[in-house]
Amino acid sequence: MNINSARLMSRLKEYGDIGRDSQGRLARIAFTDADKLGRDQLVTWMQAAGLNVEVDKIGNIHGLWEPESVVESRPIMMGSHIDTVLNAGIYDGNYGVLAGLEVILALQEAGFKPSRGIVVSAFSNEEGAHYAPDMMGSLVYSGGYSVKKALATIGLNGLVLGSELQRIGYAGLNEPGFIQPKAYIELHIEQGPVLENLELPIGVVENLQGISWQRITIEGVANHAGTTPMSMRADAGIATAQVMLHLKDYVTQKGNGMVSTIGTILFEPNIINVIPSKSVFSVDLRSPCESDLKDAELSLAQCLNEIEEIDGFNISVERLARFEPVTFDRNLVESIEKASNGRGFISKRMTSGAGHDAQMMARICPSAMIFVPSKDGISHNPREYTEEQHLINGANLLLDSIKGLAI
Ligand code: HGY
Ligand code: MN
Ligand code: MN
Repeated sequence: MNINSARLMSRLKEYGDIGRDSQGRLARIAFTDADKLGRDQLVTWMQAAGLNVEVDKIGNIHGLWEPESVVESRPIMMGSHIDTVLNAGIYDGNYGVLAGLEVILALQEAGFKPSRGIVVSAFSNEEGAHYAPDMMGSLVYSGGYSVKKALATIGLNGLVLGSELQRIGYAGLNEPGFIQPKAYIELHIEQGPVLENLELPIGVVENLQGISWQRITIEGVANHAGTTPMSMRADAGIATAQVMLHLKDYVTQKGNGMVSTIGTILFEPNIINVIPSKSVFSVDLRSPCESDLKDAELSLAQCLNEIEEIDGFNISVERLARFEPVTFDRNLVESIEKASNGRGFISKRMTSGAGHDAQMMARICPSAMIFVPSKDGISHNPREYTEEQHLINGANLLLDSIKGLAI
């Protein structure tokens, strides 16, 4: 039994054109009109497949297939996300959801009679691009974050998450967690260089690194760029540069897979001839080792303290997300590995550098992930690309894994 690869490929391409902005960038940022376009198309495809489509209170979309053959209570779930970063590639998240839908279609067309229901879900706001934390929809779904708190989140653009969800028509009625899956498998592009460098078709993800997101505000003093001697400045821009260099040196020296990123920064008043009075920036720290992550957070706090004390800045820190490293279900990992061997795909056990909805679903059921190679390891970039055969292999492996669990 195989998926219909032509259908999956054409849907992936079609979907990749939904939610592009005036500059042609894929921008299905969660809870925007572009996100709605993607949601609507997915619901249309789910309904055409005869699935029962349910939306929950944080806007997660669930397509349930529960034919008469179902005798077991807890369904098998596949899923990922359909929201994107700004100027995204077309595979991140979308591939896992569309391949999940394709798996259900292929099982239906092959006359497969599952003993368990099979669900494909698209979790809201996995990227956390405008509303932190990331993986929000699956975090709420798995009980790690309250619906109320999530709906009250104020986005980067000052909008309230709950009213945007209402506005786009996806404020569902189901309680998050209303489906308690027997198991959850997420198919995703690797978004890194490992599989391509090793020329392997499949990664079986056994763990996922810890994530720490913080928003840091450094307040200095605005002054004239031309008349103010360097010794008299409280330049929030220079202070930010000190933090950046501290993190680069610390993380490079620490090694052990740790990474740090300052992905957003805003200066005030942001005028060419005014010394910045304020800098607001994000720090994304990640490590597969919880104690290393804790040490890095401590080192950052000490660096900020020194800047505050010595140079007289006022510094505040807001916690945006904090997830410990997650280890996936050993039995599920082994069953995917076995299915991969069954297809003749050599696979490698991997750690995921990126966050995924599977790390949240692992809180409520045995969860695991399948990776396929990313060209040049590029992601969160329109150059993101995975060869067709790899995409088809991954979807067929998902098909076999799900079939094995739903027999
Ligand atoms: O942040 C992440 O790793 C994911 O792309 N949301
Ligand atoms: Mn993703
Ligand atoms: Mn992503």
